[in-house]
Amino acid sequence: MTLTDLPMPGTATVRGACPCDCPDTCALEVTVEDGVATRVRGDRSHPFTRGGLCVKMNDYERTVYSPDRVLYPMRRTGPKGSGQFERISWDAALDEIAARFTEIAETFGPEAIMPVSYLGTQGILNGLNVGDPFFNRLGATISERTYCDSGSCTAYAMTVGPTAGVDPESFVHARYIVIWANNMLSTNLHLWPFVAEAQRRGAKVVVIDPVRHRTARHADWYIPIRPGTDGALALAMMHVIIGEGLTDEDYVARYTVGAAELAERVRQYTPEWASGETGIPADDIRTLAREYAAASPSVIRIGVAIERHAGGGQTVRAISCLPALTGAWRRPGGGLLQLPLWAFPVDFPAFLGAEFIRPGTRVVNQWLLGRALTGRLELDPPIRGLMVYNSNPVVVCPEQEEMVAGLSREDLFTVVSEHFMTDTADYADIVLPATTQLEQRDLMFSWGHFYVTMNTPAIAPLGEAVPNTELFRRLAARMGFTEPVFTRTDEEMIEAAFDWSSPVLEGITPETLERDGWARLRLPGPDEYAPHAEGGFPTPSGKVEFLSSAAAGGNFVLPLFRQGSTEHQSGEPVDPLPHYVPPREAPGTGPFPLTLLSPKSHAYLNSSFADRPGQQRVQGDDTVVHMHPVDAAARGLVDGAPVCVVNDRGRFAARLQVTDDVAPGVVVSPMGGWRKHAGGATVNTLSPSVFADLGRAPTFSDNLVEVRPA
Ligand SMILES: Nc1nc2c(c(=O)[nH]1)N[C@H]1C(S)=C(S)[C@@H](COP(=O)(O)OP(=O)(O)OC[C@H]3O[C@@H](n4cnc5c(=O)[nH]c(N)nc54)[C@H](O)[C@@H]3O)O[C@H]1N2
Ligand SMILES: Nc1nc2c(c(=O)[nH]1)N[C@H]1C(S)=C(S)[C@@H](COP(=O)(O)OP(=O)(O)OC[C@H]3O[C@@H](n4cnc5c(=O)[nH]c(N)nc54)[C@H](O)[C@@H]3O)O[C@H]1N2
Ligand SMILES: [Mo]
Repeated sequence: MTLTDLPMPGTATVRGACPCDCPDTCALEVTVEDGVATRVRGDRSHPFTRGGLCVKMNDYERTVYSPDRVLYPMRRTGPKGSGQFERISWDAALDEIAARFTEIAETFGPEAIMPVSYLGTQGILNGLNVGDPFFNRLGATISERTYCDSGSCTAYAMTVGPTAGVDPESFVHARYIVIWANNMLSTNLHLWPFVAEAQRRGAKVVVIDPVRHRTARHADWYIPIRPGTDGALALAMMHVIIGEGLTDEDYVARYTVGAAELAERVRQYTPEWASGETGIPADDIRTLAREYAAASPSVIRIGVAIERHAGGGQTVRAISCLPALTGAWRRPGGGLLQLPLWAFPVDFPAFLGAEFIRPGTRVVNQWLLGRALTGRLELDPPIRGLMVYNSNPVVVCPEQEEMVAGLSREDLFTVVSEHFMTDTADYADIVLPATTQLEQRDLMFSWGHFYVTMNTPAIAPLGEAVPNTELFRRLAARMGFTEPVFTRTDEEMIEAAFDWSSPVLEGITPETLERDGWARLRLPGPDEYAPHAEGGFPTPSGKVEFLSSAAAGGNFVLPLFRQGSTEHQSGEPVDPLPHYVPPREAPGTGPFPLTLLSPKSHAYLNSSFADRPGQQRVQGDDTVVHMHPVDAAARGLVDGAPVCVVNDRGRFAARLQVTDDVAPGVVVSPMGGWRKHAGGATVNTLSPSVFADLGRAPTFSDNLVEVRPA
């Protein structure tokens, strides 16, 4: 990017794209006056996001120009965690990083260095894979990233293949909408108007969730469920649908594999049995199954949270079978919405640098980072160098106390690239300034709609901030890496980002996107799009695989979620039929009888924005835990009481909110708040670093705790 690309004097409107890790990827319009961004608003002409921005983004210019921004490279001057730093030059920072990484690699081997990153921005250029070629070339430990949807995607791909699924805009045609483990009005806001429109046209909206959240309050039927038992519900629905002959026999015969085996399998999963698991009356399970099967088309929206317990993968396997059994896929607005990201022809291999990976390079899952840093996870060589970008692991990873202990190690050299001094940045040796979306160029896919969006830089970088792409160009140059991938410009990366010759991009070029801001993929419109009306599933058989051939090949992690690899990484074989995996530990008994959920905060984006005063005012600036009146009474706790939430991994302080919006036996404390604001530990202190059954998904909903007076 050069300054001459930028609108300078006068007033201009620049088209952008929200960078947030959210399904909605809103199209932005940035007003720039004399080089200063004065207003950020949504593009009203965008058919999906329609001009409305959420509470996180509707004053984004304040975040960009916040006096708290990190604008210059800094070196630590005080003890780790103290947040004491001095400004240094980019040259000094790059010299020090190159010298320390080289020394670590020569002394202990390059695997002693580990990158840590996730989705601070989800731009194709600056997001998930931006550092992968650099670290693969260096020979660093491969950092496996399975925070989000990896178990769900694995299960979905095993069953229906990596299909975009239902067009979210065609939800208006649905007659029956099941919102399953998704607080849409907080986390997928722009899908809601399509649901509401369907509801106005007579559709029934069902919400299945242990929490009666703001979305559930708009449902026609709210079904509370015990966390981690959704698999039992889905299997029992199949028991009813198959047992009562409510299947679309023609669809099943033509477009599915393993129907007879599935029927045999689900015979055992009666509504009475599922009622015992889920806490839902058996008659309600029957009613749900019958209504779902009778309505046409019916659609299921699953949230990411559905995967976060021991049996999360099998839950998604079971749910993915439902629309094929009833033939819901036949019509626009029928089927399943999981992750429409698969519709975009992203050329991931062009961004992974997988060609640099030396055979046998070790893989460490970021979910185990705390343990990897303290040595509880034995690693040879131990991690000596860490580079964090696009992530705030202190807040978003489990076993937070372990993480902090690990990051405090004096023999660990840590680099953090950030917008703000997060709880993680406080432990850095070197902090580097990163640009925000208004200061950088990027190209965005979406995991919530079918539009490509171009983000054109609106203003010059503030201070000495650089885009992640530029950061890794600079680091590569310092390390002497000269392969072409390390000198590509942002414009060349945009050329490489998609297979521009793909039919879904016909007539769409970087130039048209820069002009228009966004474009719908060249797919049939939402009134016609029924991708699986006649099968055509991207599975090995081309059909919905009730009996999954991929499962036999092993429990895999899709390449997208792994750093640097274009291969599925396979593990142990998996039962090819969907089955029930109960929560790891049974709540209700033992020293920790309550299940703790830590869903997203309405006003924060994971831990981003949790330091912004405007967003704090909306969210409320103290840590809360919600509890049912019965559980509160049993503990002699009253609304507003200061409490301590504990388990054998640690404790955090919170204010109690007594509410019958949560089911008995469940407590809820939203994630995202920072330690430095909470004055100590936050909710992930209590989360386990145990994986779910598929795709190495995290299990923070499978988390038993007790709540005590402070
Ligand atoms: N405002 C806001 N929006 C966001 C984000 C944010 O941090 N803030 N984060 C973005 C990201 S990265 C993601 S992954 C998405 C996630 O968005 P969602 O998919 O909505 O995920 P969560 O908010 O974690 O949880 C949604 C609901 O799942 C419920 N739940 C938890 N466990 C279970 C269970 O076992 N069964 C059932 N049926 N329900 C359960 C919770 O009670 C919660 O109400 O949101 C994105 N959008
Ligand atoms: N208990 C619990 N834990 C969870 C979850 C949960 O629901 N409950 N959700 C999980 C999920 S689904 C997800 S996706 C993860 C999210 O985990 P992360 O992706 O780590 O999300 P954030 O906390 O938003 O941290 C992103 C950081 O990147 C920085 N950043 C933003 N843009 C840029 C940039 O362009 N360059 C650089 N260098 N930095 C940038 C931001 O300032 C921010 O500090 O958390 C997971 N952790
Ligand atoms: Mo996520």
